[in-house]
Amino acid sequence: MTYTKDIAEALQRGDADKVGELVRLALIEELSPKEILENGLIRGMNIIGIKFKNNEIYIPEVLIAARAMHAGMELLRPKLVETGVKNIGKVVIGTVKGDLHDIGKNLVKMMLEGAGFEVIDLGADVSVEKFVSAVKEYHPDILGMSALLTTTMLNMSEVIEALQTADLRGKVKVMVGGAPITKHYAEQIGADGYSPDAATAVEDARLLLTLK
Ligand code: B1M
Repeated sequence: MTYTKDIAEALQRGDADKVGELVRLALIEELSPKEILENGLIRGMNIIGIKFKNNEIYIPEVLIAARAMHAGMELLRPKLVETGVKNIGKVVIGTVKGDLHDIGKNLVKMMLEGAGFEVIDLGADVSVEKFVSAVKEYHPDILGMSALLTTTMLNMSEVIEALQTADLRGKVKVMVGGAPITKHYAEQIGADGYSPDAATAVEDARLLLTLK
């Protein structure tokens, strides 16, 4: 049986129980955790990302697939730590201060995790200070900010200025997104990247890693 292919397919169907069962069996059959991750879970999630971007599937399907991904990751994570498989990069993410919208941010987080990034999620309504201290504490490659309100999107530039003041701006790439954000706005506030959707966010995050 081709476990990894079946895992990728079960993940795309959003069948969390099946993903869990197949990951367990694959581990018993001594497939490497790296292979299960890359050729099973991440491959499945990449396909979900492409379909979402092409409007072939919608938010509910992505969320269900992400839940299946988590079911597999729960079993795989301890083995990955044991075998020393590294994440491809580290992202700290949050929705800016005053903003409680977190559905888009959660989607971006899930897609990044699906692509092999370690993601530290600060949640919603995140203060400037909290973003800055998270960069100090976790040393991420990328800081991701989401905003859904025209009033709160202004807080993104405050975070970037605070990173500059703390002498951290050169140490982390900043990417932004959310319905009212545009490429022009991202450039204006000095962000390194803007992504219109969660699948593009993964592509852009990969690109930002190469620019570090
Ligand atoms: Co609010 N809300 N809301 N709301 N809400 C909007 C955003 C609004 C457009 C509705 C409207 O008036 N038509 C409007 C904003 C107007 C504006 O500022 N221009 C609005 C308003 C006004 C408000 C309140 C002020 C309403 C009130 O109380 N009077 C209030 C504010 C609360 C607050 O935040 N302080 C409020 C509250 C809420 C709820 C709590 C009820 C709920 C949020 C629940 C939650 O998130 N847990 C809610 C919701 C659900 C919406 C709508 C209906 C849907 C937002 C959403 O989740 N979209 C929204 C109207 C709409 O969009 N139709 C609306 C789906 C999500 C997947 O898309 O977040 O854009 P999105 O994320 C995308 C991309 O933008 C991108 O990828 C995602 C996936 O493709 N992306 C990134 C997002 N973050 C990214 C980060 C990246 C990269 C890409 O890099 C880091």
